[in-house]
Amino acid sequence: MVKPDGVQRGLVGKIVQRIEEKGFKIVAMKMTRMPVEKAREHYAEHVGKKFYQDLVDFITSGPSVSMVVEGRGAISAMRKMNGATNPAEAASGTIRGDMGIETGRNVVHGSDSPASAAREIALHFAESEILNYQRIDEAWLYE
Ligand code: IDP
Ligand code: MG
Repeated sequence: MVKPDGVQRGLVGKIVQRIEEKGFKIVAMKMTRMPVEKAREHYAEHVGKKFYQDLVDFITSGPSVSMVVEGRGAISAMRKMNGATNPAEAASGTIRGDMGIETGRNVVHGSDSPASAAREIALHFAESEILNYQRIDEAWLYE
């Protein structure tokens, strides 16, 4: 997901480009302003933490872009491409390392496990919004 700071700062195209260049397939994508109830559910694991309310306020503050990204090892690779949670510690070459400064404005979200990916995809997309198609370069991406 490109968070509201990424949308406001005009970074959606660059982030989508990194995903496409990697070779991963975007099989669903939409811009929404996340309703508060959905944001609470999305970040349920952080209930009770001191940054929780700020996080919910921030993520619902404007449009964000949600995507379903498919490809071998996509979940862990996307986390690596996003970089460490705190952009100050994120490596150069990562989205957060290259595009962000502070933890509370770290530009992107990525699911952290197959279980979270399944939960988050179901939260943000209807099954009919997830497309099944082939990229013409697939034969050149996988051995
Ligand atoms: P992640 O996004 O790298 O998975 P999490 O620890 O799951 O990081 O935290 C979710 C989000 O909550 C972070 O991306 C960041 O936006 C926000 N967050 C986490 N820790 C802090 C903090 O200490 N201060 C402010 N915001 C935080
Ligand atoms: Mg997380």
